[in-house]
Amino acid sequence: MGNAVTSMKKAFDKMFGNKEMRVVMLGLDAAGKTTILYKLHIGEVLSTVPTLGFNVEKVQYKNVVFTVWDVGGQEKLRPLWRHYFNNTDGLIYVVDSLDRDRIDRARAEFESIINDPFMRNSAILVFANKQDMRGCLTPAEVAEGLGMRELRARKWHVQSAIATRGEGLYEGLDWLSSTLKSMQGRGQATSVGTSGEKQSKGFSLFGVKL
Ligand SMILES: Nc1nc2c(ncn2[C@@H]2O[C@H](COP(=O)(O)OP(=O)(O)O)[C@@H](O)[C@H]2O)c(=O)[nH]1
Ligand SMILES: [Mg+2]
Repeated sequence: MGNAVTSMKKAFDKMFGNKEMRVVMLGLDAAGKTTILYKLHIGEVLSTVPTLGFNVEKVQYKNVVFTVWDVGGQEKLRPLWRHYFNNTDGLIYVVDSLDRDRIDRARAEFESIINDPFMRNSAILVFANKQDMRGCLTPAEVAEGLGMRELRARKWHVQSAIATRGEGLYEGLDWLSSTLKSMQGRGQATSVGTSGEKQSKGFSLFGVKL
């Protein structure tokens, strides 16, 4: 266990370097986000329910901050998410590939997220999760279901994953980190923010520390 954790951390060091990065991981409830967060073994997952009323999980590994929550809940919460979108370099969208009934819902949420002005430059990694389940959508069908082929001028990738076994997670993050690195290497912005500063040091909204 110790060694596995050490090698994952080494992989992270290599993948993300030492530039500050913000990654937001979203998806409908039960898609597998919390499972992924724990399987990455990158640190203590802090879970908070701000007075804003939605549960936010956060984990920081050195320069990389992951923020995670469920989308598709109450409509009135949606404007509050935007405070977490600020300065996001990478969006990870997790899909339960077995949940054929909600793929349209997943798409509607996905579209509204990626079309947010704060997300305009973010690279998009989709985990087509639960690939161990018989009858699930293939990664290509998930891409189709989310309408990804229509995405122009965006960096995106769909990664097959089985979060419970940790399969596909590092492959996906490897794509994300190398894509962000090469975008930044070309001088391309990977995030949009209201201030030049990243907010890993903390951010408050209505007096609530997020
Ligand atoms: N079969 C299978 N179940 C999974 C997989 N990933 C997550 N789950 C299960 O799906 C359920 C919801 O996962 P969770 O991580 O809580 O989803 P979240 O709501 O997106 O955070 C849990 O029972 C997980 O064990 C997977 O790859 N395969
Ligand atoms: Mg969860």
